Amino acid sequence: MAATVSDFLVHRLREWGVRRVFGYPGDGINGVVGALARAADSIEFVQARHEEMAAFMACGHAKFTGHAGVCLATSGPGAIHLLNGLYDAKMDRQPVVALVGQQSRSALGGHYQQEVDLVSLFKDVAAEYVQMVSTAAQLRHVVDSAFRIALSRRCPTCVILPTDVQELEAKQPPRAHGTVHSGVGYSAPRIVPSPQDLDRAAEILNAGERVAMLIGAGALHATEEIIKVSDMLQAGIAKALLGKPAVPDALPQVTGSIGLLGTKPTWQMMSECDTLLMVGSSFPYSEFLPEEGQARGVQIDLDARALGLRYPMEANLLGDSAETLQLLIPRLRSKKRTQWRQRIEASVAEWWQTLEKRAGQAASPLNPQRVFWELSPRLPEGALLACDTGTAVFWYARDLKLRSGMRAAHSGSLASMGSAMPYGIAAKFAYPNRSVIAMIGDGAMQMSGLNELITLARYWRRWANPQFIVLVLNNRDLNMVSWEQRVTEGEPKFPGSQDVPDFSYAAYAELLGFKGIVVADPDDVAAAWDAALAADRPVVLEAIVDPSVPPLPPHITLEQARNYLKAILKGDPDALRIIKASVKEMLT
Ligand SMILES: Cc1ncc(C[n+]2csc(CCOP(=O)(O)OP(=O)(O)O)c2C)c(N)n1
Ligand SMILES: [Mg+2]
Repeated sequence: MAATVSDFLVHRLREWGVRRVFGYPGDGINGVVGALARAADSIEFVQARHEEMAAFMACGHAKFTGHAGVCLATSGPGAIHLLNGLYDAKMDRQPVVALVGQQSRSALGGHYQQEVDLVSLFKDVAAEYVQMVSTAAQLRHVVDSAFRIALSRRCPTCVILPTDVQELEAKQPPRAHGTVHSGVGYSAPRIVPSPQDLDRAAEILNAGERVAMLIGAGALHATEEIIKVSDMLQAGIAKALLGKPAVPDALPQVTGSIGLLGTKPTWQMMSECDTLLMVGSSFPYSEFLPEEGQARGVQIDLDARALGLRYPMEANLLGDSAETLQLLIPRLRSKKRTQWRQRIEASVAEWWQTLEKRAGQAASPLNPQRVFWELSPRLPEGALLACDTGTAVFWYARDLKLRSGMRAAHSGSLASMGSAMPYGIAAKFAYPNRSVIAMIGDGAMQMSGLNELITLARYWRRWANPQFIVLVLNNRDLNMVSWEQRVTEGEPKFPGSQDVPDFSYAAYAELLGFKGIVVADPDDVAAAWDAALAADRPVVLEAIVDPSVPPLPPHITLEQARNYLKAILKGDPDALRIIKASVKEMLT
């Protein structure tokens, strides 16, 4: 039997299949850290630079592997730092268990140093389960519930451990009234809709003449089924950001991304379809979906809360996407090649040409689209991608051609900056043989990415395949927001809030023992990627890109155009450059 409560906790983590804890220590959690040290040959402790990064790593672990991620922090400030990464897990529905220290039971309520009301602090983010362990025999069932709830409800949960409880002698609950006797293990159920609902959905889909599909993160494991259904229904497939890896981008019926960072073929398909089949997506912006009344809707989602939420659907199917589609397929009639599908394919083919032209447009010094365009054919097999929040996400969503077997993570619903480095590190720990490519803006690098490069420097030699490329878009600007200020607010860029100090990311990489590459000339981009992909160590590829290339939405409303003009007339400091670049983009 394990010696202390902390030893038993670590033992139980092992029983739940945990091999790795992402965290940062402190005296509030020293008991657990001591137990992790004693169990170092069976559980790995990965030390981040900041607790928020540890929480993003745990969430990234869940996003890439499907297993629960575990993060650890000390009481007070360490606990508070975890929050943003845990909200990422909550909003993108990922199983994460947070282990957090607390002051000694005898001090609680005494305005003690680092005493924060942690149950209240985590009440919203870990709404499904947050519990403080206050006696040894309670630990077992609290840990078991934290894992089972995180896995089954796909959410973060939180276990709070006072320092003195961490050091108590481990104790199993006695067979007595007032005790709980829990066990380990969770196996996902098979969730499928009723035959009547499937029939109803099939009837709607079979009646449709112009079917559009929209898929999201819930479709990631349903690649074959999605493609098969799109062929049977002669539908096009649009992808919400988190669903991008679900089907290869090169398929002729894949219209690509949707929303502000969407494509023209997706916009056209959504404006003209008569039937919408939405699979595993909570894409939030209804104005990019068909108008109400225009299309009949069928939705498949594993979470009832998502059903019928974005569009008034006629059939709401609660179920796993792959299983539900498998049951739907025998009910669908295969359509012969339709004009609708031909039109979608033609529009997709034309759009790829537009993107190629846009990527080839001159910019000062470098057009960011070129950087992503050149990466597509070079993406290593099975690459694991992590994309930060910023303009990178536009070019990632539109220009990058993912192939089958690749995986990607992004902070979708929270859209937080600073997630790509920790996601990439977690991906590499989980799959040390696969290549990782992280795509990050200079603002996000300075927010937290530079520090996580130090984490990378510490660990990369452990990995069988050292390939870890960090693409930094150095535009000296918080560019995405500068554009939002112009287009949605009609405000000119405010340099005081938007300018990012210049920094040599490549030189810093060299300082850390990585390879640093700077690229500023469009003709050097291909060679820069080749050099980065040939390196025997992690690489920072610093692209000096032009902040005046506009990440245009797929469809510009009159109001957006008016705001844009207003911003320029109000004296945007980059007025001339952005006008020139916008005209070029629109001409393509
Ligand atoms: C934690 C956090 N703070 C602020 C924002 C708002 N925000 C979204 S994108 C962005 C700019 C990102 O700048 P950078 O990383 O340089 O990328 P760029 O858009 O310039 O390519 C900001 C400030 C956010 N999403 N997350
Ligand atoms: Mg920037």
